[in-house]
Amino acid sequence: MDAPLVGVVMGSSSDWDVMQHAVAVLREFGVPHEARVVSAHRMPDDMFAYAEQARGRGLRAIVAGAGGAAHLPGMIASKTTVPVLGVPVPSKYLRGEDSLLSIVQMPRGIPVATFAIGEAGAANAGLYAVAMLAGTDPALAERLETFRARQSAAARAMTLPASE
Ligand code: RP5
Repeated sequence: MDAPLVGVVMGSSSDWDVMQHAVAVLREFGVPHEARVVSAHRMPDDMFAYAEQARGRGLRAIVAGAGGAAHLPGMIASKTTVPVLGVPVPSKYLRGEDSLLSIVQMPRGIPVATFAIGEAGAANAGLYAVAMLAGTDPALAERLETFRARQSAAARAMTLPASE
């Protein structure tokens, strides 16, 4: 297995149902990646170590998902200049609106690219990481074009129920 280019981290194994969609995209495109639980508040020292070592380990992007008071993406971003793509995971009581606002409202100076709440956000974070890497990888760029073309063809082939 090649050294990972994208790290997918999440605050809990309970985030996996959502975050697996980012991993599935990276797998589909053949992007070397890793997936780990790195909890900001339950293992802060591990989180800082992960962020501090990210660039040296060759990571080019970090997809970070968390729910509730979702400080993981922002805190990782505070300790590395590797781009962080934040995924708000749906929470039990506020359905992820808390996660979204926690991740998206970064103060100026430490950016986190924030995606949609839930599965679509996780998948799109994976696709965004692919697009970032495609900038220096023509074969990957070609696979992304093919993916888009397939998606367009599927939309063109959509039919609707006959109307009166
Ligand atoms: C956050 O708290 C995690 O990202 C997860 O979304 C949420 C709940 O975690 P568990 O109680 O399920 O471990 O840290």
